[in-house]
Amino acid sequence: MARKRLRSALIAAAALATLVVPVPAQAASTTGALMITHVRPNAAGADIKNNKQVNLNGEYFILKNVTKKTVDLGGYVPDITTNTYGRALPAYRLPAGAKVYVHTGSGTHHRDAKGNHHVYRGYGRHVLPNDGTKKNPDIRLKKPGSRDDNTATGAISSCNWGKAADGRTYAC
Ligand SMILES: [Ca+2]
Ligand SMILES: [Ca+2]
Repeated sequence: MARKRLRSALIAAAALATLVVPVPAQAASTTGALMITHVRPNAAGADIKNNKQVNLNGEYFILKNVTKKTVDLGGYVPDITTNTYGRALPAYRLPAGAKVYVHTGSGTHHRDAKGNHHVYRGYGRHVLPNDGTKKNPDIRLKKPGSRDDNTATGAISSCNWGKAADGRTYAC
């Protein structure tokens, strides 16, 4: 009898566990189809070598398609709130639920062996600030057609970070 009660209690607890999903205090969020989930503002290793900007693709942020449909990244504006490196994202069809690493430098957009996607913004310099700024957030993702004007107009998702350690990825 006691064993049966215990079993019932365990089943009830398991059922409850599937209902109660812990949410971090500052969970990433979005009001649109794409969400900024992580950011690596400070590429691993030196940013500049012999006066040349290097390791540009070690700097990136990660977006997730939170919908059940393919979403074209083309035109979405990553507005860094302290600068004007807000070039619109390139056209790329991101499948439902998939994640894409948005790299600062150049490369061929692709899907890797783990199923993550990679797109390249084509900058010749690092654009995400390594140092924490007073601005909060540090980056906003805005709907296509929005301006890179450092305001919240058109924003659907954002991320804030402090001083970014070398090669560290931060959850938004
Ligand atoms: Ca900006
Ligand atoms: Ca940087």
